[in-house]
Amino acid sequence: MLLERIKTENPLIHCMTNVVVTNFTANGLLALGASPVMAYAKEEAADLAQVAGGLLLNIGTLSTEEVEAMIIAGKAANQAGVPVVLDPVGAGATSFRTEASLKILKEVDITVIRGNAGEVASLAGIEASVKGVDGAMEGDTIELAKLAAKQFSCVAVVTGEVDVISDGVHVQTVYNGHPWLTKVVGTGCLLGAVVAAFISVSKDDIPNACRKAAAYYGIASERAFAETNEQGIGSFQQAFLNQLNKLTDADVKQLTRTEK
Ligand code: ATP
Ligand code: TZP
Ligand code: MG
Ligand code: MG
Repeated sequence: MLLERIKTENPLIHCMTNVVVTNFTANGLLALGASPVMAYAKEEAADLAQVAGGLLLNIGTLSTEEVEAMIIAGKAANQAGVPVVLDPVGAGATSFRTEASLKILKEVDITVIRGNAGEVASLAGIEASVKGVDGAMEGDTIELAKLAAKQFSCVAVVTGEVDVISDGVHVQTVYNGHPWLTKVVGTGCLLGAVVAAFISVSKDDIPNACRKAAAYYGIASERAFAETNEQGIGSFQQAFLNQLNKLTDADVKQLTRTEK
């Protein structure tokens, strides 16, 4: 009943995210029933993070100052028991991004890493190819998710055609989704914010909350594609937001595909 809980509790999600996806992320969180706030200044990062339901650290358009503010916010969230999601956008593409992600992981107790296979592999020290913000990895994403979760003592959500969720021991897979999600910028980034909202209302079972978030998100894309197949990806983006708003827990339960 996590969607219902989000709609009732309306958790505040503090997003320190990139300039490309700010508006889309705020609208996606509102559609879901959460309450977004985007705030970056180091002077207020701790104050906001500690009263939030969840904190998102997304390094998409990082600077040294922003990473410092993220660490301040992350530490305040940790002290207050607020879950923290890290999206290591483009890790592996430059050493600045890889090092910044590893620094955040070292200084902040991250609850969930959400990234594509290339990004997560780069952090775990596995060979991967990351071009800009698009990452790919040959091989086994199940083992990758397990390894990353163990290495960073968190839950790993490795997304792509199949989403893989692991706490380092157990693995869950979600097959919902549509390739058009890769034609709209920020869909990975918004998923990180959606994960933050789901785990904020289900702190005692983070892996299951991540699985439900990934399934909900994928189902919304499948329904949006069915509605806008003829029109194209601009209409798909709008229909996707509509579906994020419309879907219920019962829909998600019925339509979740955890096997091929
Ligand atoms: P990238 O930077 O490579 O675009 P990302 O950070 O945007 O990665 P994705 O891995 O694209 O993140 O995941 C975003 C969403 O798109 C997830 O819900 C995922 O399940 C979905 N998705 C990605 N690729 C596909 C695909 N080929 N088929 C179906 N769904 C997909
Ligand atoms: N450049 C820097 S951040 C960003 C781009 C294009 C957005 C990446 O969004 P996503 O969700 O990882 O595709
Ligand atoms: Mg994408
Ligand atoms: Mg991304």
